[in-house]
Amino acid sequence: MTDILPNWYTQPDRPTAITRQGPDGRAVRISVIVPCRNEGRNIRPVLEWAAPYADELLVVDGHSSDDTRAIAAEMGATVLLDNGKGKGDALRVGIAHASGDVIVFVDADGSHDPRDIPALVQPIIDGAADHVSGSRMLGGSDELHATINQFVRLFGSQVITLSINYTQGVSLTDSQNGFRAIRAGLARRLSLQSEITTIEQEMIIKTVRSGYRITEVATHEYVRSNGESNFRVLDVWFKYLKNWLYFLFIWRPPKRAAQNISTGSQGQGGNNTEETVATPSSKLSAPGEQIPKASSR
Ligand SMILES: Nc1nc2c(ncn2[C@@H]2O[C@H](COP(=O)(O)OP(=O)(O)O)[C@@H](O)[C@H]2O)c(=O)[nH]1
Ligand SMILES: [Mg+2]
Repeated sequence: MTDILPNWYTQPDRPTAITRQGPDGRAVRISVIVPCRNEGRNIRPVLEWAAPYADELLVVDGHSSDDTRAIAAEMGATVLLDNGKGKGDALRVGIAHASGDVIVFVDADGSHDPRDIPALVQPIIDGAADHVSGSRMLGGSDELHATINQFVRLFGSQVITLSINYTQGVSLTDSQNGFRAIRAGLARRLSLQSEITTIEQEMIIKTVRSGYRITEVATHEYVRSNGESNFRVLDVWFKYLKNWLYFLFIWRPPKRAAQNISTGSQGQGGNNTEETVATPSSKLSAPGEQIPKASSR
């Protein structure tokens, strides 16, 4: 019997730069979308470190009353305004405006390390995935269960993740992370509806239920640099419950999602990379299978 080597032994190094060329040789453009509200104390280093990976840097502001928008403009980002409804609304505004082939979402509060962007986007560029979610369960988080609030969030998030796994035959570890990359054409095709942070689970559930390939890479979540989270469990738990049950059990993917369709990016730089539809067995690459876990930084 041949011995099996540990996963990490045969994994390629975690990418630190983006190879912006798909298997078909076409150039791939990256749009980085940063939702923010009153992040003037946090956004500068995030944009500074995300910019080198971005062909387009979009900051979607939630009508901040501080200098967030001025800083973003000074850092060279295109600044958009959301409709004042929440983070989900902001992401939808960003998606509608993005001209790249691959979209990356990065929070503005310093909780995501932009150096993880290459690991998130490369599987999509290489044609191995349509949607790549950062996983705090694989990469760790500074804020999982130090307080009751964090514990409740983690518990709710894990129940939702488990329910997705058991009903859809995948093996995700995190369904609520805001740090993710997705083909731009797929992001538009999912017709996202969430106004608040439920957009993260909506994106994942719709991706999986439509048969697209989702995978995870380890990303560490840091404590936000300054200020406080906008998330209040008591205010949003019912919206989470409704959104989760609706998209997991009632919503049906549109028929067209079951065919091979091109990304059809809007605006300039549209790349015609095919969005392949996964067979059930290839829906999810097991964590650590195609993608290396977080290497030491
Ligand atoms: N544009 C916009 N961004 C928001 C809104 N609410 C939160 N954000 C941003 O979304 C990201 C995550 O929000 P945060 O408050 O840190 O929530 P948490 O990470 O879930 O605890 C941060 O970059 C926020 O500034 C909003 O209503 N509009
Ligand atoms: Mg945060």
